Amino acid sequence: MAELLVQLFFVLWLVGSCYSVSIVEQDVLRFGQELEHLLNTTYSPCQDFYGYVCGRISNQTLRHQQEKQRFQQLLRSSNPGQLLAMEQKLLNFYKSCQSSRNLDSLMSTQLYKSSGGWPALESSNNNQTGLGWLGLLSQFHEMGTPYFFETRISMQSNKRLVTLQPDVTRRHTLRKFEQRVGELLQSFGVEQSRAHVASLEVLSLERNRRDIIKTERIDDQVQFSYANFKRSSFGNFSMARLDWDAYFRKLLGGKTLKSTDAIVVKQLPRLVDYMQLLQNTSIHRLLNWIWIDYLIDISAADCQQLVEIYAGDVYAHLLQRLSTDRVQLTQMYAGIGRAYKEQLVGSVWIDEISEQSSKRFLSQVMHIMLNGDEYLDAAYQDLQLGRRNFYRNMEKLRRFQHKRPPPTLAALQLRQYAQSFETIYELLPRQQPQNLTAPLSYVLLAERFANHLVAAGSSSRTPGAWRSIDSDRQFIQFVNCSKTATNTNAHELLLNMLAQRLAGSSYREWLGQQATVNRVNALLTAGKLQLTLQRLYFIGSLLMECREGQQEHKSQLQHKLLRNTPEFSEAFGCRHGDALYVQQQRCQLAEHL
Ligand SMILES: *[C@@H]1O[C@H](CO)[C@@H](O)[C@H](O)[C@H]1NC(C)=O
Ligand SMILES: *[C@@H]1O[C@H](CO)[C@@H](O)[C@H](O)[C@H]1NC(C)=O
Ligand SMILES: *[C@@H]1O[C@H](CO)[C@@H](O)[C@H](O)[C@H]1NC(C)=O
Ligand SMILES: *[C@@H]1O[C@H](CO)[C@@H](O)[C@H](O)[C@H]1NC(C)=O
Ligand SMILES: *[C@@H]1O[C@H](CO)[C@@H](O)[C@H](O)[C@H]1NC(C)=O
Ligand SMILES: *[C@@H]1O[C@H](CO)[C@@H](O)[C@H](O)[C@H]1NC(C)=O
Ligand SMILES: CC(=O)N[C@H]1CO[C@H](CO)[C@@H](O)[C@@H]1O
Repeated sequence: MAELLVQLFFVLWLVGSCYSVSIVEQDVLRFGQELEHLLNTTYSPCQDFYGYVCGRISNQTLRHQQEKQRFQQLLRSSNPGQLLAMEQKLLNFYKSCQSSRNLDSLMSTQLYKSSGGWPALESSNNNQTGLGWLGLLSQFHEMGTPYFFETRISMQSNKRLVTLQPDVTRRHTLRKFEQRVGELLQSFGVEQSRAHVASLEVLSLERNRRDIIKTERIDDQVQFSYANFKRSSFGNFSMARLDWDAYFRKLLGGKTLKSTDAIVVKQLPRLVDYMQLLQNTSIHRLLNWIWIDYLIDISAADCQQLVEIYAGDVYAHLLQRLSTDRVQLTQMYAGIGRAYKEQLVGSVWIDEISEQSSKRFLSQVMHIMLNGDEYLDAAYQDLQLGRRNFYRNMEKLRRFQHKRPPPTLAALQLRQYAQSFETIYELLPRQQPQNLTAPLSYVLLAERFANHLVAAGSSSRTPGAWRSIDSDRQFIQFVNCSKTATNTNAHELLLNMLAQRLAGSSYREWLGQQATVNRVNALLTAGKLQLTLQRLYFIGSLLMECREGQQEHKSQLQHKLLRNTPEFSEAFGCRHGDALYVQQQRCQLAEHL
């Protein structure tokens, strides 16, 4: 730590006295300092680059306390006038979470009132809603919380197809659950003896529920017409006792099922077990269980987590636009787009269809960076979130997300790429807001972006679907040369190689235009890690991938890639005999038509 401070002072001294180092340069130097906490120097970069970059963080929890502060800082530094409506809504949600996650807010929600409330809170609650257990479940199912069973409704030709599937989730161990129930009741100020009774009731229901989950059931399914479903009985349990019409009316917003609509029940015996359990449970107990389960996660999470969980797409959108220098980042995208055009368009690897899809992706990402995503904004148009009532917001937001149509592939691709900014945010919580300037954008994002750009050239998620079938012959050669075990791995390697060429050449071009490269390199080299701008590129690109599972596989792939990259050996001074020294017979990619 002391050493670090000395170095920091040294750098600042250089900055203050000898040179005038720009904000951009400071950004790079700070990143260099940050890497001292992130890299594992037990590994030599030329022997095990994956270990060097990821050997310390892949198993480490990166989220710091500072992260929350940074989000607030980010929001504070944003100019509300520049936010799109959906971003403003997200901000409202966040603010409501910070200021009104309380009892009053909970008790004034629609859901609270219509369900009959949380009995543990109100000793005098004799409000019988008369819902019955199925009616009570419908209140929650409609909002997208599938207690006991999940109901999915779709259209098939001109009939509705309803699938009922028993829920088998256990988010916590029973012990943990018990502990959380205690904490929750306490945090809501439930008087101790009442809390004790409530938690015993809830635990016994939870135990029964888990017994039903534990029972092995074959994965069968049974199909009924709706009319037959309502009339049927299983063992001594008759469906006719339940008001299924009311249940579906709630889920369908007032519409009803036709008697010829189809009902498919998965794991019918388990569903019947649940029904017998629910039939035998008092509404009072069920309400206590359901409200506790509903509140347990949202009352413990911090506000930023809730934003991420329940409006992840808007969160990622906000993050990418607030935490970066938009103009510099857009210029980087354009630069990589040019490299794509020069190096890939007209090559055997892609055809015109791929090219069109990749181009569309590029222009969308650039547009989002400069102007925001109006499709996403439009998707959130009907959602109203105020600043005052957290639980009401929560209910609206969950219902809204539940009813949204599934995203298109193009939207998914954009969303996946946008998640890179969350990774940066986790990696560098100390980076100032709005300071992801050009060099850091290249270092952290260029390769990942290039990867998404190439892969976006297909309307399917099959690995390698972006590749033109005209390149089959070259691909067979590539597989042979790269000695990859499966075609999937070969496609991954090929994609990474192409992405690295696009991103690496853009970065080198950008470096070539900077007058200060030597000066910054001199400052970087003086640091403990002896970095250079060239080294930063390889480190940063891999750093972004460290946390995403399958470490053995990732490391093999990365090392194969680096053995095909002369610039890597050059940047790190790898020598003949080093494991990652550039191989003699490199796999050729530059096959033009
Ligand atoms: C670096 O890696 C070595 C070998 O896996 C490990 O023992 C060590 O704990 C790591 N160092 C840090 C600081 O994580
Ligand atoms: C990291 O975690 C994974 C699984 O969680 C484990 O298999 C692996 O051995 C761990 N690696 C180190 C270096 O601790
Ligand atoms: C009973 O329900 C009504 C409306 O549903 C509500 O205004 C009232 O506060 C409830 N009383 C209690 C004790 O919960
Ligand atoms: C239905 O049968 C189960 C055993 O299969 C029994 O435990 C339960 O009490 C019965 N319920 C009714 C209402 O008869
Ligand atoms: C029904 O509930 C009672 C009291 O809670 C319990 O004793 C009984 O075993 C339950 N029966 C079934 C079938 O779950
Ligand atoms: C695979 O590569 C080896 C050289 O590494 C070559 O001798 C062989 O002919 C190649 N096979 C095919 C099918 O291209
Ligand atoms: C250390 C540093 O570069 N800070 C800058 C980050 O960005 C903000 C806003 O653009 C500047 O005000 C800081 O000086």
